[in-house]
Amino acid sequence: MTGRGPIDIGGVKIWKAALDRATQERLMECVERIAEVAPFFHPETRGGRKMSVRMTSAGICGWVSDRRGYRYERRHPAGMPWPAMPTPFLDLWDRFAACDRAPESCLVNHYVAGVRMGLHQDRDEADLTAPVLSISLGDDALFRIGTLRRGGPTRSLWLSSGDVVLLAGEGRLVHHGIDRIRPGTSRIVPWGGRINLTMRVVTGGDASRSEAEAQD
Ligand SMILES: O=C(O)CCC(=O)C(=O)O
Repeated sequence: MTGRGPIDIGGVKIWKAALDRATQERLMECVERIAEVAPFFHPETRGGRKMSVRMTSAGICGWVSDRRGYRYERRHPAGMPWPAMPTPFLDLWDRFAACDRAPESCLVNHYVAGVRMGLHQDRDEADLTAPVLSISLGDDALFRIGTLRRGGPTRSLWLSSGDVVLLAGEGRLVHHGIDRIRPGTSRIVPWGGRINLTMRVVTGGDASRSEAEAQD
């Protein structure tokens, strides 16, 4: 179903060229609809610095950052609820994540030339055993994969449009980041650059499952 098996780097699984062009275009249409309802914004760090990456979200909650720190919120910083998680996103979760809980949040990152994301762990979620599924659309990006330890050795590989990355099991808390994109390598994103979709289960309990299902 997913073609060739994944590459495994330190527990992080990468399926190269997993999504065909039609699927990528369908996902991109969903991103455009999300951005119409919940526009991209540049989050601020706790220190008041604007992040270079632009973000928005879909699902019952979205990841935000400002002077109060990183967290998930039920509303966009401008006050509107996040758009519902699109069905094509849920289909990918079912296909790759091997998780009996539905994703509650999809972070949508937009990278252009010069934008990067530093090495970090995804640990703002209540259940750190639930997987994180990441989809690349648009320009190539240099993905850096470290270890569970901050400051450990790293390896890099280029992610292209249609590649799928899963952080699960021993790879769930591996440090990772984006060093740079290669502008103009894809025409999938109408505004240019790269879109990354990251789906996550955010809450810890059963209550969240019924909330996520109530969105369907
Ligand atoms: O853009 C990517 O491929 C990685 C995104 C990421 O690490 C994150 O949003 O936490």
